[in-house]
Amino acid sequence: MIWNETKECMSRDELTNLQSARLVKLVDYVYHNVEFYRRKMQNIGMLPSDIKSIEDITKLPFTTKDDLRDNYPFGLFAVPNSQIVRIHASSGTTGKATVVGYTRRDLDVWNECVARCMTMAGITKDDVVQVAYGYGLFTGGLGAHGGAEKIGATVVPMSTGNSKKLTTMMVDFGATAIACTPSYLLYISEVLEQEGLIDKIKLKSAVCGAEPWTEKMREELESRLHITAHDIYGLSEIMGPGVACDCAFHKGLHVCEDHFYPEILDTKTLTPVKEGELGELAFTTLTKEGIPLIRYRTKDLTSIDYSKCECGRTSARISRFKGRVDDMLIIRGVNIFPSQVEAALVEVNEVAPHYMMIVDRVNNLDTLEIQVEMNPDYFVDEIKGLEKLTQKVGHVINQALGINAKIKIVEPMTLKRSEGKAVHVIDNRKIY
Ligand code: DLL
Repeated sequence: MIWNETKECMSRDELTNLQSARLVKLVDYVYHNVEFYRRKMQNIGMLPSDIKSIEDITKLPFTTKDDLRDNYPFGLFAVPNSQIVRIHASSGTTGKATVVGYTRRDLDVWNECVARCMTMAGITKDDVVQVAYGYGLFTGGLGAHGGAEKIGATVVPMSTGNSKKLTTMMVDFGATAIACTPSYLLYISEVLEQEGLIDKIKLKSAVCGAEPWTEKMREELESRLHITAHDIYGLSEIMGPGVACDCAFHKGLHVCEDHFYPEILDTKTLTPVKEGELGELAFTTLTKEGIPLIRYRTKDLTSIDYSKCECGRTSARISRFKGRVDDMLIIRGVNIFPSQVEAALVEVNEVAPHYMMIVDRVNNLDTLEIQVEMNPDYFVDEIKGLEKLTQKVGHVINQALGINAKIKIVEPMTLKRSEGKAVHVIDNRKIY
């Protein structure tokens, strides 16, 4: 069956009614099938019948990553394992993995959501889609794969690990779309340039996500590869990729709101903020069977816009992510997100947007060094030229972050490339 692109959008009222009906059903479902939620509700003297519409959602308790870890591996599953047809897990950098299980219906919904996102990125059954997210416990590979197949596109399951093979096949198979992290796509564009293949590719669209990236980076990727690049968002606890994606107008990411109910919360009070204000995103899975989650705190920072998009879609849009609450660095008392560095570096033609931030503490004072790669197209032939460039980068960084950083310009292609989620920060302060 081929994904029906012309499916009509619901009005906001219809959507709200659907969300209300689904929430009422969900609360009853988790109360009777997940001991963790039954206890949580009992602890606050709440019964499923107290939830009558989506407006009542704020009465419900939050769920956090620690709750998943504490109930490792299957404690939050709402169905017996005989009904689970797939497991994914996210390892994170610390602690136990968070494990998620999908029923067959969950996989169908997931495929549908990714198909919607890819449709927003202009992908159709006539496209050849290279999936270059990692396959395995990470949701990126199999998630993008399922959505592209649902559309009826020809899927090339590349995974990560061999960029030269990927670029060769991109040309040989006439790939027209790619799904991978934005940092990996930047690397792929370098490999294509080095191999002299850039004029031989047929790529027209990219669906990039799994890590924060900036509008400037989108423009950079679009102009280097002559494509349109789209921002796809998701997280394994909720589903994987396909929770939201931006359309051709790039004015925020449309949330698959009929399946995932978004709330934006004040980071201190955890009460909902006003439309357009920045806060922490929380999701309630309205239709999941395997591991339904209520008010799951994503730690991702964004804002929401409920107005109708120019593309005609009525679903709410979340703004491009600034970063995660836990990605924010506090350096000499100033709040800094790595994405601010990326945005600043894209402005300087002489350097590439590959960077590493090294944070340290010397004599009780935080220090920040930013290593930045020279753009291979620029040639600085004397010490003075390098000094000038270092000053220029230092100035843009200072303007963007509001603090001084030590800038170290390094040779092209010397900073480690990533094929999955890029690592941009080494914070040595944590080891003290
Ligand atoms: O990264 C799922 C995914 C795969 C999304 C492929 C998009 C594409 P996790 O490994 O559980 O799942 O990591 C989820 O990654 O909470 C965000 O902090 C971050 N993230 C995901 N997509 C975006 C994005 C996958 N488009 C965590 N922009 C999330 C910014 C993103 N951050």
